[in-house]
Amino acid sequence: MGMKRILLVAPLQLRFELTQDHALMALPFSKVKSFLTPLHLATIAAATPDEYQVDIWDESVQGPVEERANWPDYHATGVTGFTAHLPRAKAIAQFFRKRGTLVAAGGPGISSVLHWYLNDFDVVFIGEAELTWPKFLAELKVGRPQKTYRQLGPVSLAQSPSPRWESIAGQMERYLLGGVQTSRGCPFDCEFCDVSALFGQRFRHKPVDNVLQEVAALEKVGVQRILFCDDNFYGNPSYAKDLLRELIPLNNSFRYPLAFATEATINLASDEEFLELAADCNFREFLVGIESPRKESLKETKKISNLRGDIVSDVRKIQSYGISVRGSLIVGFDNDDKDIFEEQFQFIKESALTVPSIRVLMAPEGTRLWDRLRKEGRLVRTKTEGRSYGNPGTTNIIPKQMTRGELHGGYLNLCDRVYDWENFAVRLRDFLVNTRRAPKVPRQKKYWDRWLQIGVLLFTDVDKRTRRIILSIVRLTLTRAPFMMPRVAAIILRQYGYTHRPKLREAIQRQIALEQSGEITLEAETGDVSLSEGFKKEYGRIFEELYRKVYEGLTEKAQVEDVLIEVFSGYLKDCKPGWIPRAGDYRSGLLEFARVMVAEKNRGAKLEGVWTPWGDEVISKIRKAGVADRILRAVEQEMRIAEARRESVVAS
Ligand code: B12
Ligand code: SF4
Repeated sequence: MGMKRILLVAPLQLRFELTQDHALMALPFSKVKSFLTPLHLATIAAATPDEYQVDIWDESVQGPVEERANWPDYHATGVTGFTAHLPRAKAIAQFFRKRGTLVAAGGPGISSVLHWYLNDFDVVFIGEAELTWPKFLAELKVGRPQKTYRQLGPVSLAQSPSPRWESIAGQMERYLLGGVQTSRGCPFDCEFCDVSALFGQRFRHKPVDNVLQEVAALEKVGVQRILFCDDNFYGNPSYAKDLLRELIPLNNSFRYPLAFATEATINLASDEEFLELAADCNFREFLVGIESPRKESLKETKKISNLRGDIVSDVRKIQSYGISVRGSLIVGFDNDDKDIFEEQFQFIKESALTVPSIRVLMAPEGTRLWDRLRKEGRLVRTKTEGRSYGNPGTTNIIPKQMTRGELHGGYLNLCDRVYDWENFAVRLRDFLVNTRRAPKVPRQKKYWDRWLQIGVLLFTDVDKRTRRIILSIVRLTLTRAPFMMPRVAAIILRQYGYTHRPKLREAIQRQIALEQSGEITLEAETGDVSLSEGFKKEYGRIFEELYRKVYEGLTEKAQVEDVLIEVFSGYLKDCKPGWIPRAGDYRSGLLEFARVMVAEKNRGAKLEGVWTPWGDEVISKIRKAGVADRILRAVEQEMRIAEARRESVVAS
């Protein structure tokens, strides 16, 4: 008998035709089919015991699973995805379940909105899965897999195995970027972002040697550009610099040094040592969440990293090292009125953000923004999207100082002006003139394929005016900063992608028209439960006492957090009607619940029976680790799942 096989699938990107990447990938000579190598799946493959053979299937590159005729028999299939991928993940699950294969789902999507997909997968993974995936396989082997595996605390990144790329090593040229992750977590907590809910505010990083090994492994299979897939590459400055110091000699030892990009917060601009190291490491781009030039909007959304200092001069500083800033900007905050569009336009010009990524504010489920707007009655279920996916297109919020039509229309108009070729050229020239320091990189790869594509565009796809603009940019680059040629090629192509998004425009215009004509009525998003403020307050008061009781009583200390989730959610589910406890009942009710639960877990042992010292040390440890917060989030998720089950019972 051969080895047991496991299949890991990355679903097709939903509504890919709306994105700028779509136009780029359709260009002649483009081998690229996907933005990033499937780092999640390669990590799960690496966490799989050697007794299994693991195959990776990335639909963006290899095609929809239905199109392949002869699938071998798999022991289990795993599907990944952002929230936006889940409808497709569900279809993939149906396909393999029909064939009798067990299907598991994991990733940030299912971790945030599991309650929408309760019966669509056989097994689900909430959170990071380096430890839970092998546990599941061991339990599957003896025929007793659980339905849900939840990783509560953060996984130490020293324990995260180096991704295994073997199964797709032959496909690398079809990816724009190879993925390596150096850290998880972000010390900030912006209102619209669920990074801290998913990965925690405590910043964790991988040992430098592991990162170097992962970079070298990708170079070996032909990858030329790497994206560090961190929430905030500059989350721990001294670690980031230690890493770069070691990465420079490794990179320079390659035949062609690799090019790097990453996501990071703007405060890195004040660290010249970091900037120099990054430039000499051949960093070409930082993706920076700038969000808004308006201080009140930044304050509103708790974008603290952007409140100090002057963003325009920070961006300029980064650019002076030849590193481009891919600014991400948002319109539609509560503090944004109709003047915001002009203000953003002027800001983009002043800071010479060559091809910024501009979006209308979205409230993805799992974020504090979602909670707030839902309570304020300002969340809608958009008919075109079904649910709030965070995908390009229309938003799920009702803005405060504009109508939805004004917000969507203002956004389209802003995009027209920003991605106008002449306006783009002004900014790109400005960036080139502002570049002062050439990186110390021994050899730069030329990327003739990109120039070939630009050549084709010049003669087939752009008008005379645009052709003149592109040629003048090339001339300026050659005279002012020739080392910038590969970067400029990438920037021109990206600009082209942004000017070729007709489907996105259509989708937004259609939505505006439907809403204005009254053909669709917007439904308020009311569904999913969130815990009452009253409960949250009591929770804060009682948490430590309850933690202590459970910790002291439980024989198996490793189960404390799981048991606490069961205690809180079990207690709430018992409170009828509507899961709202009567004031004054919390403490006694919860303690009683805990007593019974602990006794059950200890299989009969009494709560008072086992005594473990409880000192300040334990208290400060759980406070520092944010244990109360993560348990509260898990309790909330449990309640949403229970509510979804209740609804489906009522419906059937
Ligand atoms: C790199 C990155 C990008 C890149 C590349 C994206 C791509 N195409 O792959 C760029 C910059 C293009 C990007 C864009 C967007 N991104 Co992004 N991105 C990331 C980032 C920083 C790293 C992703 C990564 O590779 N992680 C490393 C792997 C190892 O982690 P992982 O995927 O979470 O996998 C672990 C677990 O989740 C689990 N797991 C995952 N899959 C599976 C499968 C199975 C079977 C199992 C058992 C376990 C499992 O195990 C893994 C190991 O622990 C994450 C944040 C983060 N820290 O992960 C955001 C993140 C994934 N992005 C996010 C979003 C929302 C977007 C955008 C939609 C933003 C926007 N509105 O435009 C776009 C959409 C782009 C698209 N459609 O592809 C969200 C997703 C939230 C959600 N609930 O779905 C995240 C989590 C950040 C955030 N909170 O805002 N992104
Ligand atoms: S700084 Fe970026 S990753 Fe961190 S919370 Fe804000 S948006 Fe999310």
